[in-house]
Amino acid sequence: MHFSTCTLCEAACGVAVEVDGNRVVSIRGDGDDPFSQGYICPKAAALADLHDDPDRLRRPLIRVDGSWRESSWDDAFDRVVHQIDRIRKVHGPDAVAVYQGNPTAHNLGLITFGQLLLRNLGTKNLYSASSVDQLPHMVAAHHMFGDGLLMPIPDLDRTDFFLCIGANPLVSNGSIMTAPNMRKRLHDLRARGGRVVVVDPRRSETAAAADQHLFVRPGTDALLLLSMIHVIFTEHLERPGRVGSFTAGVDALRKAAVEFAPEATAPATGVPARELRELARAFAAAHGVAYGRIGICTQEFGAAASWLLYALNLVCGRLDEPGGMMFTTPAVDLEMLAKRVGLAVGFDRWRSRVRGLKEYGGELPVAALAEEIETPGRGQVRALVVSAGNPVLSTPSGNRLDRALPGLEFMVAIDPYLNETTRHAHVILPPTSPLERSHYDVALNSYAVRNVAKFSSPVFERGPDQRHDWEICLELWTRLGLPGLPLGPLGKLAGGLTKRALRRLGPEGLLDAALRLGPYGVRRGRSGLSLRTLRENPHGVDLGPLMPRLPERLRSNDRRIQIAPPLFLEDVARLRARTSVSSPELVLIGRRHLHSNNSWCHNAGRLVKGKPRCVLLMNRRDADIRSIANGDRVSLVSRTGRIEVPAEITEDIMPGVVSLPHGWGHDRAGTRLRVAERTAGASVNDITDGEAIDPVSGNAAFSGLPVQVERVDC
Ligand SMILES: Nc1nc2c(c(=O)[nH]1)N[C@H]1C(S)=C(S)[C@@H](COP(=O)(O)OP(=O)(O)OC[C@H]3O[C@@H](n4cnc5c(=O)[nH]c(N)nc54)[C@H](O)[C@@H]3O)O[C@H]1N2
Ligand SMILES: Nc1nc2c(c(=O)[nH]1)N[C@H]1C(S)=C(S)[C@@H](COP(=O)(O)OP(=O)(O)OC[C@H]3O[C@@H](n4cnc5c(=O)[nH]c(N)nc54)[C@H](O)[C@@H]3O)O[C@H]1N2
Ligand code: SF4
Ligand SMILES: [Mo]
Repeated sequence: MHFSTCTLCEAACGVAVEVDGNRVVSIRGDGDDPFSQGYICPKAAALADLHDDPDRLRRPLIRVDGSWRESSWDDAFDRVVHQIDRIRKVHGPDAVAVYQGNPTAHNLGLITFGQLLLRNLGTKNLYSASSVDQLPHMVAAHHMFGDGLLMPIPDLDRTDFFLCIGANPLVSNGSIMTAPNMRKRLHDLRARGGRVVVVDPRRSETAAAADQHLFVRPGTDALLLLSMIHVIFTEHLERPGRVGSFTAGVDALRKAAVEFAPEATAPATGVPARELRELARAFAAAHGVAYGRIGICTQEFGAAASWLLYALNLVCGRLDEPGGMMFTTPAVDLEMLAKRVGLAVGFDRWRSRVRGLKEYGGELPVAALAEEIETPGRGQVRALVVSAGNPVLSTPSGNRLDRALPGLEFMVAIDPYLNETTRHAHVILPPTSPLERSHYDVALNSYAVRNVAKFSSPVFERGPDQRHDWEICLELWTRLGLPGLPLGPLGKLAGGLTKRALRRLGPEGLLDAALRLGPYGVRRGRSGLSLRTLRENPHGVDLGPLMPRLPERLRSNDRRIQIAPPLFLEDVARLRARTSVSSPELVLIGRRHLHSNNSWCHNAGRLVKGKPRCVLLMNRRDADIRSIANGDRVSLVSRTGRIEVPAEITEDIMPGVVSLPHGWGHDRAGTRLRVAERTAGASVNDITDGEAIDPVSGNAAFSGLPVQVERVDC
């Protein structure tokens, strides 16, 4: 029996894997994992399917004259290095763009050696899935707490009021809130007398299990939150408490909220003023927490909503308090390490060439990628390195990117599949599967509802002709002769590390050093965490509940929280204007399904069997007006595209709103996903709009996209 961790979503469940030789016999929940306590969801079993998948690439692929052939690693590396080097020399480093996808966050090798390669390409055209995801949270945390990594999370197990806005943790299993077994945690919350309230344009699975659900018009959460803050100030319910003593800007926030009474925002949000007033009072009276995720991020007011969410918690005394929004004390403290080595994270230090979108943390919003490839001139993107991402299916106007990629001089993908994006590459470098590599959740442990640490050894040793992600990245970094990280005082030391030394260290050596330097580390003979102690505890170790961390953990120069940063106050004018905009007849939102994982697990047979899932949810009223019956095929048309999908009629979605999941559309020519292509569905990002962004953060605004829906007569 091997004990490991599921890397598919943020819950990071412990798994017990039974093997027979090179074959997985079973994958079960690890009952001895102190955090997940035996819980897994149906996706865990897919780890075996992914490992065994005959479509998963085991050797590099090279595209020559339009057809793919397998190659040696050496030949594949040579080609990549030759082309990237040439393009950098002729056109400069910005001509090589990088896109990093979501699985990066679940992969120790990519978090360490991946960044060594990809960030040291020195390009301003650095993109990632962050800007179709949590970027608004990061921009809010950056301006309020001094660092984008300081995103507070709900202290779920001790709260007595969970206000959940634009998240569906019963299906997603939680995000920026690592908490395995959400169903049990929410059940326990209610069993101890607590309340769960969900604000969502759809009566989601989480809403159905909650005490109360409020429908909200997509994209209007910032108005709703500002109205709650208005009620709290006008009814003198604010009590920022201890944290208030080092918070600046409360008066500015109070002033900003004056004109946003619930009565003023109700026509836009669709939430009756009386209900919102009651909600604000109940929240202020409880020891609760307000939490928001994808639904409040991927919309036109993503940054404003994230800011107001944190601000609401703060004015109610729920920031940095047990049962409220708290900061973790992770064993590997990325933010502390970054500071120690002198890595400065900035905002708006440069802008994208074509549209002038702002940089954050060295990255530009991915909504700009297609135009940066298409638009000629100095600084045009001519090559692309995609690592663990599928932007053709996952970024707005994915169809435009799909058309732009063939225009590149060179593209390389570090990815185990020949999919909708990687089919445009010239070289694909496939890494080992999650069961073949060691694992530690550097990123997710930083956002877990308990402080935990767990290291897993590989279940299977990799074959001699396979490469881990980190080995691929280290090899390319060496062959390209790239510099080391800008490591400040530690720079000299690291700069002196040869490839051989780095190879010997590997991600595990770096992890060991980070654990020792971390808050629980081995120090001066005192026992503490190191890689060795984690190896001795293969189920993981519990490091206790979240602890108050402020003001010490703040990274702002004056060690104060800015509750009303100027960047956000400036956005209030746009919020004011939004109160008088009439809503389009129909707008689109997304959703997730327990058996899916963004775009890339649809080749696992057991996860796609059953009813089709790429189905448009539509309210009966909207369906009747258009003579659409359950199961009818409908066209979904936006400013940028048209797709066809079946419709499902339901009362569980707000009138005027339709919902379609992302990550489908596996019928494009030239992929090698034999299972996925049989349940292809359509890609919602063929109709989302790269021009629709939250202007403050640059994040994609998927929610609230105006669409037309019509029955398609076959
Ligand atoms: N319309 C709409 N679009 C969305 C969203 C939405 O809600 N609505 N959600 C957005 C969100 S939150 C996210 S995070 C993004 C995800 O966007 P992406 O990260 O671009 O897409 P994924 O579907 O996660 O694709 C992951 C890719 O990584 C590969 N991969 C898997 N494991 C590994 C590994 O260990 N190493 C390497 N090298 N590759 C690996 C897979 O084969 C796949 O090609 O999608 C976003 N897109
Ligand atoms: N099974 C499964 N789990 C996953 C993933 C997956 O693809 N499948 N993806 C993982 C990833 S990458 C992420 S980032 C997380 C995301 O985790 P969550 O944020 O929990 O994601 P969703 O399930 O998409 O929930 C978003 C909710 O927001 C609602 N919503 C949409 N627009 C709005 C709006 O304007 N306002 C409000 N208030 N609500 C709105 C939607 O109806 C939906 O119920 O999930 C992770 N977990
Ligand atoms: S909840 Fe997430 S981490 Fe847990 S088993 Fe399911 S996919 Fe894996
Ligand atoms: Mo995500």
